[in-house]
Amino acid sequence: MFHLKSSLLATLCLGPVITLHAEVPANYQGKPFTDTYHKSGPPNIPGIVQCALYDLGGEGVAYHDTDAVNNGSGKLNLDPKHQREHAGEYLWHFRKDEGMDLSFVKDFADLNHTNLVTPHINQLYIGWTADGEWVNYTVNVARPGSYRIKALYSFQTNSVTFDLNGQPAAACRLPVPTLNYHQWNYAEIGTIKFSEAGLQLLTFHYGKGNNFAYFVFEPVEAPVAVQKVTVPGQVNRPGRIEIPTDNSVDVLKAIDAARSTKR
Ligand SMILES: [Ca+2]
Repeated sequence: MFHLKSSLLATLCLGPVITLHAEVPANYQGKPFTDTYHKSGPPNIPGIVQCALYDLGGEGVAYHDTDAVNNGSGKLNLDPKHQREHAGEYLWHFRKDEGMDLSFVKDFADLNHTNLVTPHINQLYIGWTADGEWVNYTVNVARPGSYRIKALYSFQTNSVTFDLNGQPAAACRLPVPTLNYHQWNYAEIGTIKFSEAGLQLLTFHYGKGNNFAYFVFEPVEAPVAVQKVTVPGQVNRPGRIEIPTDNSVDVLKAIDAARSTKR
């Protein structure tokens, strides 16, 4: 029995594959967004990147915007008509002193008509877009690989691109037009490859003609990593036993399976 346990421990310790880790470029001065209500750090990939939660650092560092006014949070939403009760002051004036242009999904502007895909009320988004603008997101890549990019966006069928750590990484296309800036759609827009795990800098380049709410990064292929355990010695079913990544079979069940006379 002691021999069995020792062998198992040795096998498990050797199991994990070492993955290379990328890093945010050393000269990047931006930082992941955080405030009173957002304490979870940079978004994970796979996962969702919320457009309004771009990095801290300001104009020329975390983003480039054509004017210093936040045309939503710091201008339009000063109008009492736009201070919707369903949102509240935090969302009305979200990051109001930054040049990026932000607002939120409103009952009377975005949800009083049919959308191709209906956004959630109060969803924050980048608006007042202009050619040549870009914005940075520090992201945490949990699993390297190729990912589909899906976007919640509105209006025109424009091209957009993403850089990864300062290098071009994805050319995307908003596939279906909507009627205007306040009619929304959710669709796949392209793919991107993250070769390494860890914190990395994702730069979104966009132009005039859309609002952008969030991006979803979904693995193109399901993970193939399967742990295997070798159970040596006096067993009824010698050989390798796979441990599925969903943990539906744990190590103890694998040992029982090796001992079992059933097949
Ligand atoms: Ca602006």
